[in-house]
Amino acid sequence: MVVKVGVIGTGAMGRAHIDRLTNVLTGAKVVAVTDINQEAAKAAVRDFKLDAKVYPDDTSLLQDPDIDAVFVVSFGGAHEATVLKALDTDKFIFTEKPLATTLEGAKRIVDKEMGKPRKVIQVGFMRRYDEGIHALKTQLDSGIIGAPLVVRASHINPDVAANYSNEMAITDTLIHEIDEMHWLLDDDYASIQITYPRQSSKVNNEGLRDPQLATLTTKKGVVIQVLVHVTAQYGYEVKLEVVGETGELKLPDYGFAPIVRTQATQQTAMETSWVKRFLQAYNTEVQEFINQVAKNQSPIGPSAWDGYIAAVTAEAGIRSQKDQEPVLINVATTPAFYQKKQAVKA
Ligand code: NAI
Ligand code: NAD
Ligand code: ISE
Repeated sequence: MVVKVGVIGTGAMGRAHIDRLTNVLTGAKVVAVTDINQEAAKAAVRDFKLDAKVYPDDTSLLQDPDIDAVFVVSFGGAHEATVLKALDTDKFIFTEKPLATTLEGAKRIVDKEMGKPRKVIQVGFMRRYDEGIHALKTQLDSGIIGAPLVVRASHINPDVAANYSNEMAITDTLIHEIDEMHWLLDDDYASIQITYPRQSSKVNNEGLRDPQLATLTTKKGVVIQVLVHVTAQYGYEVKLEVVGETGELKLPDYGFAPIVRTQATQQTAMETSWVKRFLQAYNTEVQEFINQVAKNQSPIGPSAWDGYIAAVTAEAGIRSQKDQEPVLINVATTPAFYQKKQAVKA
């Protein structure tokens, strides 16, 4: 079966997903698109030579009975409304992160999904699918460095769009580490604190503090420090180091370019955005989602509950941004609905 996909939001990431669904992966066909900017939707059809309808909005696209799965790739603040509408249909839903930008919004989504016979949502937390991060987790789980004690991480972007707000440092950027770390450590969060180092003169966005330091603690006592620096100018990279009882694990620098030695210098080109840095991870997560839909089975990747845990933690992070004090986190026990790895419709 070829999975028929509708894409809602045809900006940078929507186009990247259309490209992989059309030209890289197998088993899917983009048959419909929409964007509040209709020109962007038409351009996607034209540029990727799609045989696809352009709908005026998400509501009309969601009414198309020929669509098996939708990709929600609009601006983060628009995800909740579209996902809630999509849950009224029988379509599978791949939504980019964040699931919702508020705790209440994420709760509305999980409550509604739990009213369905099975899970239908996957959230685009692609870090879990990155080969390097996956290999690091495999080593950690093997016990090679004993129990994890401290994690140091960095999330570096060269710059951000004009609409990027201070809260988005948490809901749009740190949200990746929020999801990654509880999965990596198999542990729950106890608190989060955001502190503001000296402000960078490179910030152009009103109200944005950059860089920011997030300190998360877990129920087992691990301390995680994440540097979020989104106007870093020099390139795009993520760094990760886990300190354990008997050793350390470090994600190697991501390398696609040769090391050039010349004129008494040594240089390596760096990535400048998420597009190529996480290409393998995006391809793997989306192929897995498509394969599940083709079998008419629930997604097995990050669930709406993972999106909810991230939203609870992000909301605490936003509260900490106000006075830079630690905020306690208490996530409810995972409902039985989300403990099932995969449920097949009867
Ligand atoms: P973008 O600003 O390039 O594109 C967003 C598009 O959505 C725009 O064309 C806009 O007109 C459209 N849009 C906004 N509200 C809409 C609505 N209600 N209905 C239909 N279309 C709507 O942004 P970008 O970079 O493509 O990000 C889109 C999503 O992808 C965000 O949720 C972002 O968090 C996520 N993303 C995820 C990445 C990852 O590493 N997993 C990387 C980059 C983006
Ligand atoms: P696992 O290591 O047991 O399974 C590996 C899975 O990861 C396979 O489906 C494989 O296709 C995929 N994968 C992704 N990147 C890979 C890579 N680079 N190399 C090899 N395999 C790769 O992991 P798991 O714990 O069964 O997790 C499977 C998926 O389900 C993950 O995305 C995980 O986050 C998710 N999951 C979610 C929950 C939840 O509570 N929502 C629970 C368990 C697993
Ligand atoms: C963007 O939306 C992403 O998800 C990228 O992975 C992240 O690095 C960036 O900070 C976000 O704005």
